[in-house]
Amino acid sequence: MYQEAKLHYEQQGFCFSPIIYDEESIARAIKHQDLVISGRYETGVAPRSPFDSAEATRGQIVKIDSSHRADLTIREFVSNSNLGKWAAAITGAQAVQIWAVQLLVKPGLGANESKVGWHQDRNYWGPWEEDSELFTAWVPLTDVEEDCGPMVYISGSHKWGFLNQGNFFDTTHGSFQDTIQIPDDSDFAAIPVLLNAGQVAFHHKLTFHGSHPNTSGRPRRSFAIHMRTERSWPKKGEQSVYTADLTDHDMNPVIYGTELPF
Ligand SMILES: O=C(O)CCC(=O)C(=O)O
Repeated sequence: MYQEAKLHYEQQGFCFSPIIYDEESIARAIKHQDLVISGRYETGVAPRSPFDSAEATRGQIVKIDSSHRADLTIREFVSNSNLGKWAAAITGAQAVQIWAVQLLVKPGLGANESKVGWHQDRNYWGPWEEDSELFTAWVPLTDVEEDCGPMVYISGSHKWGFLNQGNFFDTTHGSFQDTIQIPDDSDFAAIPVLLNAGQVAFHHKLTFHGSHPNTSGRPRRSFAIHMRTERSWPKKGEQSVYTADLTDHDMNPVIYGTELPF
């Protein structure tokens, strides 16, 4: 099972796990997402980007950076040891550490504001040395069907290199797709990420992805958990919230193995 997923990850730049979270822990995580969204922080520490209802546009995706700093239930959820085993198995790593977590709720109102533009995560991960092994585990807390605005991966795009194009906040998928420079022998093959709650989608830092509006009438809830392996190095002398406190394992849980360079 791991072997097949590892091969898929290497060849296509993404892969999926079976369900690894039970219904009870998912229900708890949903409740705690709502606590953090409403500004109730059980640790007393605010997330890096709290939700501001006064600023938010109706229908836009709720995106809160590092809610696991604010909430112990969320911290426990993202630190799940099965998640660590999967992350290690698909990368062949000795150690896996979480260094950021996005809480994501895409409202089911069908609003264009809830789209996520095509991007490579590497675009936002400048504080890491270029050859660092970095990736994301995206965990849905609700079933994701076609009408829920699923994430869409561009198969094999992790082999195109860092193109420095795209924008998470850009919602004009079509035009970007038409203008993006991709290698001559490649296709823009879009694969929707249709999952049950509690499965995990893993993607490489260079895999292009985005997502469409959620027209289902139900919120699409997830965490995007950003991880690194022992083959990753923060840039020396660069100040960044992402790499500032990697030795603090409460805020940056090591979910597999122990040995990591700092
Ligand atoms: O949830 C989405 O639609 C996009 C998430 C994303 O961009 C990511 O996990 O890197």
